[in-house]
Order: sequence, then structure tokens, then C-alpha cells
Amino acid sequence: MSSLVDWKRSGDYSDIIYETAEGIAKITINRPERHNAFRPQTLFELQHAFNEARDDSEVGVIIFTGAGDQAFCSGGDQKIRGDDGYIGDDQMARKGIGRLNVLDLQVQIRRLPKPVICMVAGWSIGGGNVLQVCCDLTIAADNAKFGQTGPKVGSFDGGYGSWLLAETVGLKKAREIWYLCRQYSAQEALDMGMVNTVVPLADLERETVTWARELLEKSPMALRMLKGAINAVSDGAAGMQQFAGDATMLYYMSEEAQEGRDAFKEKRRPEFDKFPRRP
Ligand code: S0N
Repeated sequence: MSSLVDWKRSGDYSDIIYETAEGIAKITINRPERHNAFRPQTLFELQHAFNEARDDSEVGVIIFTGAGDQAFCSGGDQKIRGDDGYIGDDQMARKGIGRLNVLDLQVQIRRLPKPVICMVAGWSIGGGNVLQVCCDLTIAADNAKFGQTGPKVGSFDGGYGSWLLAETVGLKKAREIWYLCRQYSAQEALDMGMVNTVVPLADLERETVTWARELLEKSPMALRMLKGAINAVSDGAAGMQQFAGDATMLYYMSEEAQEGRDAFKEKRRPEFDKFPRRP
């Protein structure tokens, strides 16, 4: 794959790679021997890396991808799936308790106030495809294949995996994808609105970086508010809570709000009269 970017790697991770360059963070699931299936440790590391990207004021866009050209992600690692979730090697596992911590990552991607582009080569399957659906934009290589497998392997995602997919591709198509567990080509995924564009595999990173650079030219606050607004409709009260928080942040940044703060600190009456009562 050709890359136009001189990525700088950081962090101490076993299951993922975290890289940054030119205002872009690239987060890569690095378990190609299992088609980048995730285990609890993978998800802890992904959550850490997404948080790093969120907190880094130099970063404006995140690319989420999988190592190699055979898979973005094949979902939960079925080889370490216990009777109540995925068994890691942490204190929960020592008590025989499993985890479904991919749900926390889904929420984190939705709430992260920067665009997340999913870059898919090869398989985007099961819980991996749900993560793809949760991302803001998806660039697919022409070898990408998409699908859900839950009813085949004894699982289902009744959250974002179901209704956000239905919102993305329509109810009938979402039912077909989940009920029949078929696999869809990149072109079919494009036709149903599940991805934004399809490019030759050799151009995948180049094209994704082009989209990222285009996003970096735009107003970060406008992008933040648009992401919040689009997600608020489908995230209900939780989405409104985030959007309301952004409104508070913008208000804090105004002279009017700062007058209230300053008056309190200076033990005087706030002079709100100087601010217009806007129509
Ligand atoms: C992707 C498939 C179709 C690719 O087939 P292909 O090309 O023939 O390759 P394989 O030879 O099958 O795979 C290569 C190696 O990779 C291993 N591997 C692939 N996928 C996984 C996986 N998910 N877990 C563990 N290993 C995997 C193969 O085993 C093989 O290695 P070797 O040769 O050493 O055995 C094909 O691989 C496939 O169908 N994979 C499984 C896809 C799948 O069913 N994924 C799980 C779906 N479910 C979830 O993701 C659950 C999501 C979730 O976490 C969740 C979310 C909300 C609520 C609940 C849950 C929940 O946990 O249930």
C-alpha cells in the first residue's frame, strides 16, 4: 500500500499500533493472524489510543484500520469467547468472568468530537463491521468484504450493530444482512450506503489520507458540532447530553459567560445588560 505520510509510532501496545502525522492519528488493530479479531486487551488498548487522539490538540482526524490487507476486523475473538463474554488475562478473567468491552469502544467512537475514518481492506465482519458502522466515514478497498455473522456463531448486537446499521442502509437491508449472514462486496456496500467510496487496494491509504487532509482544512468546531448533531438524533438523551455539553462549552467561550464568572470572582453584580437580547 502506498503511503504519503511519514507516520510516527508511539505508545506501548501489544495488540494495536498508534501513529500520528500531520494532524492525523492512525489506529491499527494488529492481530492479522486472526483477521484482526479483538480480545479484551485489544479493546483496552484501542480505548486508550482513541483517548490519546481525543486529547491531542494537534490531532484533528483519526483513521481506524487493521493490519495487513486481508482484514480490517473480524469481530470478537471466538477462540477466547467464554460463556458470558470474552476471557482476557486480567483480574476478571481470573475469576472466570468475561467481558463485552467492545460496547464501550463503540460509544467512545460516537462521542469522540473529531471525525473517525474507517479504512477497510479485506474483511469487515461481525463486531468488526459494527465498529466500521460506528465510524463517521468509511473508505473501502476493492477487496473489502462486509457482513454480520451473529446468527451463525451464536451472538448478536442489538445496539448500534442493529439500529445504526438500519439507519445507515435501511431497515429491509439491515434485516437481510443480519438474518442471512451473507457477505457483501465493496461495490455492494457502496451501493447500499454502508461506505463512502471504493478505491483500488493499492490506493487505499493514499485516498484515506486525502480525505483526512480535506477534513483538516475545515473548521474543527463546525465538524464537532455536525458530528454531535447527526449522532444526537439517533443517540437520544445521551446524544443530546453531548450536544448540550458542546453548547455549554461554546457559551463558556463567550464574553457573556465570562462576565458571570468575573463578577462572581470580583464580588460584584454581573453586567449582563451590555449583551444583546438576540432575536
Ligand atoms: C472472516 C472470515 C469469513 C474469513 O474467512 P477466511 O478468509 O477463510 O479466513 P479464515 O481461515 O477463516 O481465518 C484466518 C485465521 O483467522 C482466524 N479468525 C478469523 N476470524 C476470527 C475471529 N473472529 N476470532 C478468532 N479467530 C478468527 C481463523 O480462525 C484463522 O486462523 P486459524 O487458521 O489459525 O484457525 C472467517 O474467518 C470468519 O467467519 N471469521 C469469524 C467471524 C465472526 O463470526 N466474528 C464474530 C462475530 N461476533 C462478534 O464479533 C461479537 C461482537 C461483540 O463483541 C458483541 C457486541 C455486542 C453485543 C454482544 C457481543 C458479543 O460479544 O457477543
